[in-house]
Amino acid sequence: MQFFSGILALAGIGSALATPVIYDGRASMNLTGDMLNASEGPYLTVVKGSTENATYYATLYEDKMAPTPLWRNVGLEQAIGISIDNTSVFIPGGSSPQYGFRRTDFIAQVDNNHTYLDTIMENGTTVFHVSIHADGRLPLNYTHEYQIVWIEPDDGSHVWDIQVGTPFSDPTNRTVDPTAHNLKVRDHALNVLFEVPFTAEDWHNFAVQVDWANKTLGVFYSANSEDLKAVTGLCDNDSVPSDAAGEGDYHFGVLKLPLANPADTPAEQADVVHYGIQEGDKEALIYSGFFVESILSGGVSAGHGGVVQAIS
Ligand SMILES: *[C@@H]1O[C@H](CO)[C@@H](O)[C@H](O)[C@H]1NC(C)=O
Ligand SMILES: *[C@@H]1O[C@H](CO)[C@@H](O)[C@H](O)[C@H]1NC(C)=O
Ligand SMILES: *[C@@H]1O[C@H](CO)[C@@H](O)[C@H](O)[C@H]1NC(C)=O
Ligand SMILES: *[C@@H]1O[C@H](CO)[C@@H](O)[C@H](O)[C@H]1NC(C)=O
Ligand SMILES: *[C@@H]1O[C@H](CO)[C@@H](O)[C@H](O)[C@H]1NC(C)=O
Ligand SMILES: *[C@@H]1O[C@H](CO)[C@@H](O)[C@H](O)[C@H]1NC(C)=O
Ligand SMILES: *[C@@H]1O[C@H](CO)[C@@H](O)[C@H](O)[C@H]1NC(C)=O
Ligand SMILES: *[C@@H]1O[C@H](CO)[C@@H](O)[C@H](O)[C@H]1NC(C)=O
Ligand SMILES: *[C@@H]1O[C@H](CO)[C@@H](O)[C@H](O)[C@H]1NC(C)=O
Ligand SMILES: CC(=O)N[C@H]1CO[C@H](CO)[C@@H](O)[C@@H]1O
Repeated sequence: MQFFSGILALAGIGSALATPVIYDGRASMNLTGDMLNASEGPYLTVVKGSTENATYYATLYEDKMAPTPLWRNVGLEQAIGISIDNTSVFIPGGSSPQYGFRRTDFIAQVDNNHTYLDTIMENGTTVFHVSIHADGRLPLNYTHEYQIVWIEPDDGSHVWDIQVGTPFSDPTNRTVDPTAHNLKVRDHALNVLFEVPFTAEDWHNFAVQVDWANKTLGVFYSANSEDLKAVTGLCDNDSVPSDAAGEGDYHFGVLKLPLANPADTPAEQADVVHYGIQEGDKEALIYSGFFVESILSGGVSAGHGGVVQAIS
């Protein structure tokens, strides 16, 4: 219930959004570190290094940094920083440590209430909003690949994701990819649908429209306070598994892939989850505007109370 009073509280911000919000992960000003530690409030904060609490990896910015201006939530929403360092080795329940990755990711589907949330968030046509800002003090290393926002069904694939950096390659390739500094929205088959330079001083606002039954995607984007605009047409995403097998958790955070280590066996070099080179540096990204809406009442929230048509 706490979760839903949070939703209603933020939905009360109201006029800034014109369509029904079905999950609100915008961090309210009274979201506390203790709530993050306990996975109370809007996020499940369990995908992180096993030795530290969530507050070690997350910064609640309070009034020290404004969230994206798109939703006029200044004073109501706080930006949230997510970091990784060498302790960020996730150990899945009953499974071996993910030494290949360094990761901290927060998940919308809190308290293992996946089935319930999937039924409302991943049904009909829903729109996944997120705004991303660089952390100038803790930059990423573009020799590596990062996955930073995604929906993950049980098979470990991504219905869509946002990726930045140089794609992991086996054998390793230490060349920084020419498009490494672009934020890329990719479909389930890893085709890039849209990309934009990850400029350091801007809020990058994304909205990804998913038609769950027809398996299509559409992407909206804007910088800072500009209204969201469609930046793709309707894109097929047919390789997603059908029905519940194609539904999954909505993640945001920093998942840093390794470089394949030439000193490892070929099998180990291909095992991106468990092997590879990581420097262990502390790095971070800053998020706001994380929520999901339905297009049932028509359209997609574009900012400042405005609505644009869904992509068709
Ligand atoms: C956060 O503040 C809002 C009012 O701004 C309130 O309705 C809500 O219950 C508060 N949430 C918590 C967890 O204290
Ligand atoms: C969260 O966990 C850390 C580490 O155990 C602890 O120091 C801190 O007091 C907890 N709560 C907050 C608000 O940081
Ligand atoms: C995290 O914080 C909780 C209390 O908030 C504490 O019980 C627990 O021991 C801490 N865990 C770690 C890994 O620091
Ligand atoms: C980083 O973590 C790995 C895995 O736990 C460990 O083997 C390595 O020694 C650590 N590196 C540093 C610099 O602490
Ligand atoms: C999931 O959340 C809904 C809404 O709060 C609640 O009715 C339902 O009982 C929850 N289910 C579980 C398994 O916790
Ligand atoms: C979608 O929502 C409808 C109405 O609430 C429900 O009957 C149906 O089972 C849901 N479908 C999925 C795939 O969750
Ligand atoms: C970035 O990663 C590359 C490849 O592992 C490494 O050589 C380089 O030292 C790293 N840069 C920083 C600043 O850690
Ligand atoms: C290494 O990556 C660069 C940039 O993506 C690419 O142009 C080049 O062909 C790659 N080299 C190898 C050997 O794969
Ligand atoms: C989605 O598929 C249904 C049939 O399953 C069809 O009636 C509907 O027109 C399709 N919608 C779009 C936007 O393609
Ligand atoms: C943009 C696009 O069409 N992406 C892919 C969606 O899934 C199908 C089926 O796997 C691919 O063929 C498309 O390339």
